[in-house]
Amino acid sequence: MTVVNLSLSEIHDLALEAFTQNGCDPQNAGALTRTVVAAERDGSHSHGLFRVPGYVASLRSGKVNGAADPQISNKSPVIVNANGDDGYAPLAIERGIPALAKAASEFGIAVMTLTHTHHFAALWPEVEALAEQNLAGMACVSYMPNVAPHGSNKPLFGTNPLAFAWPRKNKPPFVFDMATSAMAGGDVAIAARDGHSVPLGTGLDENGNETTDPAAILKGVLLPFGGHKGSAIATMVELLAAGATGERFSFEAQDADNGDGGPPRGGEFFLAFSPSLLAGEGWEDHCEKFFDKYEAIPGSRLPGARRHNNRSDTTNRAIDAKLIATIQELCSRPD
Ligand code: NDP
Ligand code: PYC
Repeated sequence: MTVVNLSLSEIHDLALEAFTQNGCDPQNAGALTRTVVAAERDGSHSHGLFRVPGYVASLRSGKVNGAADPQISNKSPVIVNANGDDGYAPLAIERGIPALAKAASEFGIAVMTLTHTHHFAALWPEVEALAEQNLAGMACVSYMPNVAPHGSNKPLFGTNPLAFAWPRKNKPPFVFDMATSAMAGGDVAIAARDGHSVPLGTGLDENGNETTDPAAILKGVLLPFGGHKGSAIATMVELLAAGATGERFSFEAQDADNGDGGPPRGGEFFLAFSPSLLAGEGWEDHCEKFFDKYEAIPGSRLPGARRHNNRSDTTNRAIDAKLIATIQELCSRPD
């Protein structure tokens, strides 16, 4: 693969131009660009510039509203709804998080349902934003079926990521953010693009046979991580992201989708709570004892540590030259 080294500022300008030239207003383009730049900065390669062609496809097809004006309301003092006006998720999340954080800080715990949005990004930015308010945060989102329930070869779940953040004293938060499939769909697509194989157990080909060929898995089906346990967690994500928000299950999202290659309409579920109100004084020092024990174990590292290390690297990022050319082409609007 030929790469071009781009600064974060060049990545910002490229993404912003692609979104602006394809129907996003400044607020939506700005929020989307922030998720792309954050992903490239932290090394979340499958959810940065790689996603721009998909974002643009759904703007061009008219499926996603590039001028969405998300509205935030309270269903109760501890239930916030962010209605995304059929736009991409980042602007609705940016507008909803302050209301969710306020409710959780005041009452100890609160939930936010995100509806009428299209989610195509990593989830860690939203839970990290809660940890910045000294709250623990959890978020999950469904997609379109490409993951089979344990024991089967028929897709029902999306890759259904689940993210969790825990605030720490004078340190970056503890954060995990993981697809509930054995591998995120984006990483399987990148492996296929780059001609790499994937571990056995990632997915099945269209005949239901195990394979290490990512292209065969993209025609077949992904498997949940961890067998029956991951399958149960993927089911929970469907129930939280669709059942609890009133939005679409992955299978319903696919039925309603226009197949333009971008993300379907769906929901996201957020839970935020205050460790300070729940556990009381001394909670941070108590948790640091646990993290100290964890990090003292040879061979271990905390989830999120790789990204936070990448974040302090100010050098240019190596980006696939073909991807850059594709995005540059998308910056010229079709007639
Ligand atoms: P990974 O498997 O790369 O990582 C999952 C988590 O495990 C991360 O928090 C990671 O931390 C941590 N981790 C990885 N390796 C280790 C290790 N050796 N020791 C300790 N912790 C480790 O993520 P996925 O491929 O499952 O997901 C990638 C992204 O795809 C996520 O951001 C997810 O939100 C996104 N996604 C989005 C979807 C959507 O519908 N919007 C659908 C599916 C996925 P670290 O990052 O520091 O390595
Ligand atoms: O990587 O599986 C994935 C994914 C789906 C939607 C956004 N990312």
